[in-house]
Amino acid sequence: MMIRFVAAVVLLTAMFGCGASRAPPPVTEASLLKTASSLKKFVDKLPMLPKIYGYKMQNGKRIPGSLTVGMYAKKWKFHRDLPPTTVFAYGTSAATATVPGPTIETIQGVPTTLTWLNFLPESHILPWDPTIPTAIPKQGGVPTVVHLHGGVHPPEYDGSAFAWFTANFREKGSFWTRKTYTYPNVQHAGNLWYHDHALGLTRINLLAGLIGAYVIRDPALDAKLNLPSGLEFDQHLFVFDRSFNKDGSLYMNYTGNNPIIHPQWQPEYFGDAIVVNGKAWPYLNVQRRKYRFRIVNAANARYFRFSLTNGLSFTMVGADTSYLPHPVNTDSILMAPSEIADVIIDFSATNAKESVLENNAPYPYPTGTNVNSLNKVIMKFIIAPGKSNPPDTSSVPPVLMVYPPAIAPKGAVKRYIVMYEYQAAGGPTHLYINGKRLEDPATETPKSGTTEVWEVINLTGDDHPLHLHLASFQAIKVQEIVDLSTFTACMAQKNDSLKCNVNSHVKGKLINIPEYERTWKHTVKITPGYQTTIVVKFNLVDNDAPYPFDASTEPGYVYHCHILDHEDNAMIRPLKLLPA
Ligand SMILES: *[C@@H]1O[C@H](CO)[C@@H](O)[C@H](O)[C@H]1NC(C)=O
Ligand SMILES: *[C@@H]1O[C@H](CO)[C@@H](O)[C@H](O)[C@H]1NC(C)=O
Ligand SMILES: CC(=O)N[C@H]1CO[C@H](CO)[C@@H](O)[C@@H]1O
Ligand SMILES: [Cu+2]
Repeated sequence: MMIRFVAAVVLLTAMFGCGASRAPPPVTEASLLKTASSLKKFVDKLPMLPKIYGYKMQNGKRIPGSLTVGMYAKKWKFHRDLPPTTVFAYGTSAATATVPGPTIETIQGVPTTLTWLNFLPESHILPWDPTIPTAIPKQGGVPTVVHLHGGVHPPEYDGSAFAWFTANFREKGSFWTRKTYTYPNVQHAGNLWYHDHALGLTRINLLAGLIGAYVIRDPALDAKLNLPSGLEFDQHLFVFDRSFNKDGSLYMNYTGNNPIIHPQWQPEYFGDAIVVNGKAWPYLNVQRRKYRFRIVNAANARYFRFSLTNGLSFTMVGADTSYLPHPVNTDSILMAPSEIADVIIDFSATNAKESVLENNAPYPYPTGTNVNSLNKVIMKFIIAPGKSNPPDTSSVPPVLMVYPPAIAPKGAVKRYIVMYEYQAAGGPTHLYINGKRLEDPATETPKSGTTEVWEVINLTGDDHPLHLHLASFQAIKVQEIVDLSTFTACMAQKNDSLKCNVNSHVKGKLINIPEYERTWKHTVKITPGYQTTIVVKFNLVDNDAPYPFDASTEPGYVYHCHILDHEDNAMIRPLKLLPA
């Protein structure tokens, strides 16, 4: 009895870090739901994210700049009526750190040097699982490493999952090489975001708050397009879901769905409360005019299908890091984790006094639970009476940006990528791509500067957001796999689509790719039971030029599912470019 008890304490200590041998708080789904339901909606004002600048002005010119951003544990008020929550937050100081962190503003072609510092405590605020591939420092501390999502930069600055470090760089992962990254900002202007990427801890480090926006601007293009601009009329909306304990602390389950295999890992995190820019169900006072919102789905696993009440709609101008060729009017936008929608909302198009941003995506998407009264609601816009003051002089031009089309050249390399979920009695145990692990040698080794075609097949029940580091890509065809069970059974044996006659199976229904996704993206949704054909560019997509740096150096890049619980266990593979 005694011996068993000691073993349990040792296991808990190993899992939750030193000093955290506390017992899991006594929570049930009902108690969490009660806490979320007790929070009145639309009582907190939407926070405007602070901005920091990755360039300097010198004699009217923008020149390279450098920034230092730390990660701090601090208290954060997610809601008027919720006690303060301990979070991990990015900021230039502990006092100014926020969830999400500061928006980093940069200029196309002007490099930004960033030193990311870890000031996090000895143990994590959330439970984690040592039985999945995880960064486990011998001396405690919280491993972190920052990835600039959508960034085109050399592998050394990519934030490899193995390049993690703890506070004061006391311990480092096997691929760690440097304290300071230089983002060249050579790609086209657009929306990016930064977030943690530490091995096996990505889901809990983001859940704790390590997320923030990054924008690359082209001032001449901004002037030409004349979209709504300035701090008030051009804002980010970081949307994510969180569950809270009664004492305000973030909730994550301490028990895995299949605890004999993984004591803590669960296949998807879904929170009861919806948070925008760090506040649960906030409101924003707006004028009766056009606004630009850069919406980021920063949830771990939740898809959102956004719509607006009172007859308002979206005019989408960009998806992920790229503009759309033309503005796309739409009543709803489906967004997987990590996708970015750059939208214009014209509040003068209604006489109503308010409009609520809503969601109706089942979770997990597409076949999970339907939304309830909590996660159906995102935030409220309260629209001022009368005309906008000053008058709205912004516009939405009919042509936004024309990049080279998504056409693969003759003889382009074709790759087959298959996503699997493995089950044991009790539920899912892990997810792999092509039956392989991150630690297995790279099989995707494109030549830098080339364009390839990837056929991606999802043999699981979920939709998976596929994210490639470095590359830009777009879906050109989504087609159903017929006689799926034969194909799946063959794949389980042979792990090889060609040996399983993939082409004789891909001949079912075609799914329309929404117009608002037809541009160069960094995450594409992969529909279950279908083959999604993507054209992948390993170059600068705005002019088809080769990367102005060596993309073939160590430690290479990765591609993975952006449902963070899947990425951590272990739907992630190396992406190793060969020299041009
Ligand atoms: C935590 O996970 C376990 C195992 O799947 C489950 O039985 C329990 O209900 C979960 N707890 C909550 C609060 O959801
Ligand atoms: C396919 O992949 C699974 C998981 O990695 C492995 O267990 C199996 O042996 C592989 N089969 C073949 C034929 O490679
Ligand atoms: C091969 C396979 O298991 N495909 C699944 C993909 O997802 C759909 C929808 O959830 C399932 O019906 C299929 O069985
Ligand atoms: Cu996934």
